[in-house]
Amino acid sequence: MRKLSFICIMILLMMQSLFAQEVLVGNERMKWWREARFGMFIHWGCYSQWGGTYNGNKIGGGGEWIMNRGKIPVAEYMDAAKKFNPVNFNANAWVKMAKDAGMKYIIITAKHHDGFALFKSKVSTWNIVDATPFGRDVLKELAVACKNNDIKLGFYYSQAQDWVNPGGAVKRKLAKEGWANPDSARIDAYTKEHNGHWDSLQTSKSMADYIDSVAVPQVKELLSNYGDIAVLWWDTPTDMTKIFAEKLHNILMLQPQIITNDRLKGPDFPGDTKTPEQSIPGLNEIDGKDWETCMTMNETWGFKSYDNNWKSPAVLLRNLIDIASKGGNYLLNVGPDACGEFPTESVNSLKIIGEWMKVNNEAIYATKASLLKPLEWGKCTRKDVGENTTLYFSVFNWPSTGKLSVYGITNNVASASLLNGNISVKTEKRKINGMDCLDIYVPDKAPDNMVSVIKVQFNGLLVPKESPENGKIKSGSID
Ligand code: FHN
Repeated sequence: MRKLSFICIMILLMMQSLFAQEVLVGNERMKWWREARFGMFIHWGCYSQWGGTYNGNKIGGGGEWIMNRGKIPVAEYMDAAKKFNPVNFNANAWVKMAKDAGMKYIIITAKHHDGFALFKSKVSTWNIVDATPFGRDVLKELAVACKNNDIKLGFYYSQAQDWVNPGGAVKRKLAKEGWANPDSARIDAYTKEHNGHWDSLQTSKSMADYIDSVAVPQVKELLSNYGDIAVLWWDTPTDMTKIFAEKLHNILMLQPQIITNDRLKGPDFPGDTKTPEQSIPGLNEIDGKDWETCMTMNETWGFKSYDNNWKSPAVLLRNLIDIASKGGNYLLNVGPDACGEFPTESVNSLKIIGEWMKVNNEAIYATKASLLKPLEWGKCTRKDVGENTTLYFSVFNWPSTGKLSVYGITNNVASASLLNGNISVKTEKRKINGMDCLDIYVPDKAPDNMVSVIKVQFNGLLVPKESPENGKIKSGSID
């Protein structure tokens, strides 16, 4: 009996240490990603040349969906690629724009739902090298530019939906989860509108054939021919079965350090990151899992010539800070045009954010959620350095009173300064109705015109009085 208990205890100890190892490997793998906080999403493909218009009609939805939403026949869509010649594409210029904005990684649509590969593929000629006069492997050039600029590169891959390679997903999973009160008429209309098949060429093979002859070998190509790939960003698990998902998941072994998201199939394949789309989770939705909000700068992922609903640089910057203050990453999208250029508005916003990041990036990179209660005047990120905590207060509304108050902190302040100019500011601790309050005295004029940051170093590790309640971040894939 004693021998049996001994064996059981040994097995338990071994399992524990194996588990600890796995967690450590996971943490090591995720380290760069958790420190990065800011990345660029790029939606680009031959859909960019349509710019959102087909036969003179403005087509609804994202520019990258034009083939489906316009129900463009496969042959016609493929024929148009013969004119796709983005001669102004310059991988170095793209990477430099991301880097200058303070972004640490780029995720590009290696293949979106129209099946068009931005890389030379041996398994389908529906790729930028074989199907267009441009004839260059965009991913090859980007991989070199990213490596030279120390930017991580990741690939978006639409594993299920494919409207050109035969056998892509038949129907869209319904977006019930994402909708507040979907009525069946709305669901039917949505399903009909987004259905993946409208041309007999699309059904000439089964989805199993498509997975084996296109998706699996293409993902192998992506993970074999472009050096270190930081992220595989699956999208839309429409019609995915466990077997399909396993086949694709197994290829990830080619890049043991790779990070993946949660859109391969569903809950059985959670990947490493959750992916809220076009929204920033509330504090009560954060559940300790890694997450990344992907978002457009206007209202489309792929280029649309007439989408002028641009978010201002200040809004984009505040989103980045808000996300960092909750421990997430911001994957901000650019939809280059048919010539291979970023829209002017995107270029401007990236430049403005980059200028802010040059001065204040310390408040973003390698920070964590502050765990403080929400502040009325801004957001807070945190770094634990050794035995001490540093908080970065990003002030969205500069006070006319010359004073900012923070509640619930008992630690003593070691130093406090404005990040811009490294100017010291005075602080004072007091109690209001028994509650700890830290007052930070600031100059009349904010040093930065969009958001100013005050760095406060505390003695000891800060134990917040309030921590976010457990909750769940909804993943955003709706297609
Ligand atoms: O259908 C796509 C859409 O075009 C875009 O690529 C986004 C980005 O997250 N993902 C899908 C919708 O969830």
